[in-house]
Amino acid sequence: MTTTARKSGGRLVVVSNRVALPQRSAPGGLASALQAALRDCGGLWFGWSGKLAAETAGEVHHVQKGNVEYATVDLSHEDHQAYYTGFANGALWPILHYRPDVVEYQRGHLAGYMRVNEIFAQRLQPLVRPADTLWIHDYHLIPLASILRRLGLKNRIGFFLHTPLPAAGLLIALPNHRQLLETLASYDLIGVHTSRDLRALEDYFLHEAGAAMRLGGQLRMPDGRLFRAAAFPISIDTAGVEGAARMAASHPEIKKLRESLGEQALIIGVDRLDYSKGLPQRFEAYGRLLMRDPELRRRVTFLQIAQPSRGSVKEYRQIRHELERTAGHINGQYAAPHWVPIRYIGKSFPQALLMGYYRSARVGLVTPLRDGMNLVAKEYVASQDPADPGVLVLSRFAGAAQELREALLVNPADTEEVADALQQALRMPQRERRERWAAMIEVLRDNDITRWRSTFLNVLRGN
Ligand code: GDG
Repeated sequence: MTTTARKSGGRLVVVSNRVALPQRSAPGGLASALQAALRDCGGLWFGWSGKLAAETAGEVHHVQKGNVEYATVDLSHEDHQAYYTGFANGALWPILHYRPDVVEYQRGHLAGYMRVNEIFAQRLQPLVRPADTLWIHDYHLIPLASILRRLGLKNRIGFFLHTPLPAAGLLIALPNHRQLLETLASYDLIGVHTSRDLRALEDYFLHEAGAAMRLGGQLRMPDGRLFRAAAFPISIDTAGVEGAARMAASHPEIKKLRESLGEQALIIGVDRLDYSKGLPQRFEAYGRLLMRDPELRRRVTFLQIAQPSRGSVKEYRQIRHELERTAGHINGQYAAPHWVPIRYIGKSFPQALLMGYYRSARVGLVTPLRDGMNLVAKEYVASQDPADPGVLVLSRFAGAAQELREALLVNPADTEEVADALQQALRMPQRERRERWAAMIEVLRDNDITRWRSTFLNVLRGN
C-alpha cells in the first residue's frame, strides 16, 4: 500500500467524529493505526474538536505534526444535541444494534445531523487536494460523501462502518431511512466488519434502493452510479498488545491485583458502558454460576471494568444505575467478609494496564448483545501467556466471533448457556486452553490492524 500510495502522490484524508490529536497521550489501537496510515503518505485528519462553542465550525483549528495535519471544528450546543446525542446516538446507534425499541427519533435531530454533515463538508472541501484519497469513518458521517460530491469533489472516497448493520427489514424501521442510507452510494467503497453486515447492506440496496448487482460485485444505482462494498474485519496491533501484556506483568498495579486474588481464578470484562454490551445479562449469568455451583464461590472473582460513555443519552445513565444495583445485589447475596464476588469499576484505565489485567484473567467474558467487531475480545487473546493462556467466552453476535471460532461461543441472552460456558472455561485443562489459544492467536497475527487498513486502502485506491 505505502509504496503505491507514495507513487500516486496523493495524501490520505481521514474524517471521523472525534480526532485523536497528537499531543493527547497513548491513543487506542484504531487511532494509532489511522495515524500510521496518515504518516505513510502524508495527510489530514478532520473532525469535531470535542469542544462546544457559540457557533458550529466558526473557525477551523489546525495542528501540524510532521507530515500530518489535524483540522478540527467546534460544535454549537444545539447542533451537538441534535447531531450527536439526538440522531447519531439516540436513533442510529440503537437501530444499527438491533434495538428499534430504544430509538428516539425526532425530525429536528435528523435535520441537525444533516446540518452538521453539511457544515463539515463545507469546511473540509477547501482543504482537500485533487489527488487525495478520503476515508470517512462511522455512522455519524454517513451523508458526508454525497455532500462533498455535490460540492464538486471527484476524489476517491471510502467509508467504514464500525457498527453492525442489521437486515433491511429492521433498517426500514428508521423513519426517512432512504434519505439517509441511499447517500452511501456516493462512496466508492463501503467497508463493514463481517459477511453478515455485507449481506445486510447488499440486501438493503437491492431491495429497498432499487440497485442492481453487477458482475464483479459492484452495485449500480438506478441513476447509474457505481460503488463497491466489502467486509474488512478490523483488528488490533497484535504484536504491540502481546509485548505490552508481557511487560505489564511486572507492573506494581498488576502485582497488587494478583496478590489480592491469591488462589482465586479471575474472570474479566472490559467494556464501554453501553446497553449493546449485554452487561446486565452478563451479571445475571455470573450470579447463576454462583447459585448453582457453590464450590466455585470464594474460588473465583469477576472484575468488570466499565468505562462510562455518552452520559448525555438517557439510556446510558439508566444502564449505569442498573448495573450498580445488580452488582450490589449479587455481592449482597454471596459475599463473605474476605471475598467479594464482583469487583465493579466504573472508570477507565491506561491501555498498558488493561493488557496486564487481561493476562491475569483465566477467563475473558465478552458477551455483547450485538457488536460490530469487539476489540476487547481480540486484545484479551493477544494478551495471554502462551504457556498458560486463559479462555475467551464470546458472544456469537460480536463480529469477532466470525474469526475467533475456538472461543466458547454463547448466546448472551441465554444466561444458562453463559453460566455453562463459564463453568467449562474455569475447569478447562491447560492442553485444551493452549490449543484453542494457538488457533486464535494465529488468526490475529495474520490479520492485524496494519493489514486491515492497508487492505481497505488498497481496494479503495484500486491497487
Ligand atoms: C466500536 C464498535 C468495534 C476499553 N476500556 C478502556 C479502554 N478500552 C478500549 C479497549 C478497546 C476499545 O476501548 C473498545 O473497543 P471495542 O471494539 O471493544 O468497542 P467500542 O468502543 O464499542 O468500538 C466495535 C470498534 O468500534 C472498532 O471498529 O469493534 O464493535 O462498537 O481497544 O481496550 N481503553 C482505555 N481505558 C479503558 O478503561 N485506555
